[in-house]
Amino acid sequence: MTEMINRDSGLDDVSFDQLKQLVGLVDYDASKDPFPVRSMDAVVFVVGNATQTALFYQFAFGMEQIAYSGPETGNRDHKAFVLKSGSARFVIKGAVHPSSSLLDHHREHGDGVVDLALEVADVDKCIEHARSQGATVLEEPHDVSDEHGTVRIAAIAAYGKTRHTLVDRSRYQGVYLPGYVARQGAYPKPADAPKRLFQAVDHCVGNVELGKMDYWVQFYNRVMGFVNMAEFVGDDIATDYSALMSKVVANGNHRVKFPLNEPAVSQRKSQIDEYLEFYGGPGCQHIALATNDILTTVDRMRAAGVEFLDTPDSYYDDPELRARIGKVRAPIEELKKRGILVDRDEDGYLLQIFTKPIGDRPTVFYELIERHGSLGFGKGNFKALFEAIEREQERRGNL
Ligand code: TYF
Ligand code: FE
Repeated sequence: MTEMINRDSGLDDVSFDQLKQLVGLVDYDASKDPFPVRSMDAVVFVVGNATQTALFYQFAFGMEQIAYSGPETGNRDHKAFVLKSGSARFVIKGAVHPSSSLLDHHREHGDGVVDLALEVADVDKCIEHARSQGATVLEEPHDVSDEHGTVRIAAIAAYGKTRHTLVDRSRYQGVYLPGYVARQGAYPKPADAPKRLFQAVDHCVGNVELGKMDYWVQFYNRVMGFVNMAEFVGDDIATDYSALMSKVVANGNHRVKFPLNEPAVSQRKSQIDEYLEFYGGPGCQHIALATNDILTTVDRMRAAGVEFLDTPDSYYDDPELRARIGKVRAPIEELKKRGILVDRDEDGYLLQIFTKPIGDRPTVFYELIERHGSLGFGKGNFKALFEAIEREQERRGNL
């Protein structure tokens, strides 16, 4: 029998049916899954200044601060701010005390993603399977409790210094985890602001070293029972435009999708080489955020100072593209004004746009994605997208 796990979306506010439309879920047989995943639990960042970065995600990404940990709550090592938007949760950490190990991470990598945490129903079962497949267990399963209940937690190593924390929060009523207190941010949300600018994390992309993509694809297959999705970038289009190769793995129902990129051999320094140099190794390259109104989201983010990659007018004036994409829910002129890209496949279409890197280093960036049936990642846009990335690399002197 085919059954769906994860009838709920993790956090509140987003129904299962909305989520299905937003990120493109499929049915699968959860009873045969050796490592059943419910959802993304959180994307955890280490940054140079968590206090200010948390404000940025409130005013520019429309996120809501829900929890806090820091010196006032007994955490002398670092501050951590928990932000949410629909079912998406970000945790932003920054060192307070000079002895904090977060500073070593930040010295080496700059602002970046340290943890793609996953919510699972059975931490011990997942760890047992992962260990049997050779995974590095960074944290053994253990309970953590406070007055709101108990979470069971463990962690395994992924590419670079990235980890996957596994959390079972079924016995926990608190706002995030023990050690955190419920605390709103000081930023007053403008009265005219939409309820939220995005509803879910759609996918999180990892950049790995040359020749390591298949290793990490197999890691997710073996250790976490993830399946390969159809979309991949091979050396056919890689060598011309992108100088990268890419494959996508996902958990059984596609709630969690992890594309993996490796640099392709090319004459110029590829976008992945630039990332690996400036991040100081493999790491998370971009987070795609699912929205049901990409036009408004782009307008609000731009008005708050977020910079997006530009798309030349020729993209929209190309008759071949126009014919291929057919009718979409907004006039092409509205997409053109904002630089939003369109891709269509046999299942439907998607609208997407990419920010420039959001920190000081040319590393982590965001994607906004509005899916209308398509389960893909915008393969039809890779040429235009990668040309735009190359223009930025050139401006930075890294091409
Ligand atoms: O996640 C993806 O695969 C798409 C395409 O540097 C992509 O968003 C791949 C590599 C890249 C930017 C976007
Ligand atoms: Fe993407």
